[in-house]
Amino acid sequence: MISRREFVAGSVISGAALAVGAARGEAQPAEPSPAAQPPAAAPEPAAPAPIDKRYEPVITPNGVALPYKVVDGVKVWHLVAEPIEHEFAPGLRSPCWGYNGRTTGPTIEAVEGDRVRFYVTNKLPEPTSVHWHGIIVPNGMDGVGGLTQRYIRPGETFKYEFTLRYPGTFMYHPHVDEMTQMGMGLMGMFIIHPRRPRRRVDRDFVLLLSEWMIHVGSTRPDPREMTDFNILTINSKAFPGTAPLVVRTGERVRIRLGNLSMNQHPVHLHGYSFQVTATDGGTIPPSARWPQTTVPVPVGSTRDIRFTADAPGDWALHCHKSHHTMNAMGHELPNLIGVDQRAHDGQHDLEARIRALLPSYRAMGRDGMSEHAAHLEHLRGPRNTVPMMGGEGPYGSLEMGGMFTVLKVRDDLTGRADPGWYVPPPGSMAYRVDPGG
Ligand SMILES: [Cu+2]
Repeated sequence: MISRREFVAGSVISGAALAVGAARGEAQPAEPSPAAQPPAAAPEPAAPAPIDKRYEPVITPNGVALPYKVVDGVKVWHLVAEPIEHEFAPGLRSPCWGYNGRTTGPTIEAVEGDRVRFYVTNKLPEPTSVHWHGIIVPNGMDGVGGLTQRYIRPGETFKYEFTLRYPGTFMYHPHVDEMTQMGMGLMGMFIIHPRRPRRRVDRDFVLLLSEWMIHVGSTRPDPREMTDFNILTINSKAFPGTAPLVVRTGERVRIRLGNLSMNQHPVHLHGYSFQVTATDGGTIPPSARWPQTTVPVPVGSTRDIRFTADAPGDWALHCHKSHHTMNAMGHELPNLIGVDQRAHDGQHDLEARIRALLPSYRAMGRDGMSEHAAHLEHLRGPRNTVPMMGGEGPYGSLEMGGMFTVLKVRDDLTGRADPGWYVPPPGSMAYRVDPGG
């Protein structure tokens, strides 16, 4: 028996798969054919994607799932590595590299025990490969250019095929010129559901953390940067470009965090104590789990956290390195905290004297950085950039950027769209008082 919801979901998936193929005008990818191999295999017939009832699909905020089809019992995907245009947040667009038209690449989702096949087409200007990060694969499928396979040269398509032996949260990314290719946006998440889940969740989110250097006034990410990144992203979006995580009160929630950047990110969730239940190395036994409110997500790893969303509200979810919740921050300036550039004796008005030489000069920073968020209308930044901190909330600027998003938990959700701002019950919000009163 098939429910209407499942029928609709299946139709959408297969429709999307067909639409992608049609839009690109692509023939079925052929077997890559090194000289020693026979000619390319015959194209495989298109088949509608099956409805897999064994798992609740994950949600990739600001992202999409990669549609697949089943050919002779094998789940088949097609990844295309290619130059793309990407918007990090309103005001900041860049030429990047991505998979199937986007960064973060589409999320791949399968089930433990599945036989999977990937056709990978290289439309980049340089060779590439795909490494299936954390997934146990035969050595020749590991995707390390030069070590386990020939490079996928521009214009070529390679086939990867293996059986998914263990469930978990994994990632995929190139293993050729990684600094350039990951620095330009080539990465994605790969979720393997257990064949027999022990505890189901109601909402299962996927967040991939990454970092970029986009020099102020320029557009293209600079992949040569090693430590000093200025755009910090969740699924390649910087706040206020990040979509909220929408949950109904009482739902069981898992958030799967991946990190393909060059820094560790301590991800902090307000309002809840959660358990860290898995890494990309496997499930953590219940006896070894820690209750946490901040989970460090090390470079090149994943962490699953789980909790029951029993407290309604707008709960911040963000990296706790405070410079990772800023956008396009320059810091080659002297420390200006407490430096008063105004005149007090009518003679030594430093701000006015500098402005005589540099008419656009404006003294900032004496009292902190808040004015960057508060006076945006007066501060015209360079073209193609986002404010260092911002995001308008119901009570003013959030003064946040980068790796920041909001978990929105509501009693009365009708759909899964952004429900707007939380209205706390009367008497449950901090307010101004007269200390003398
Ligand atoms: Cu961080």
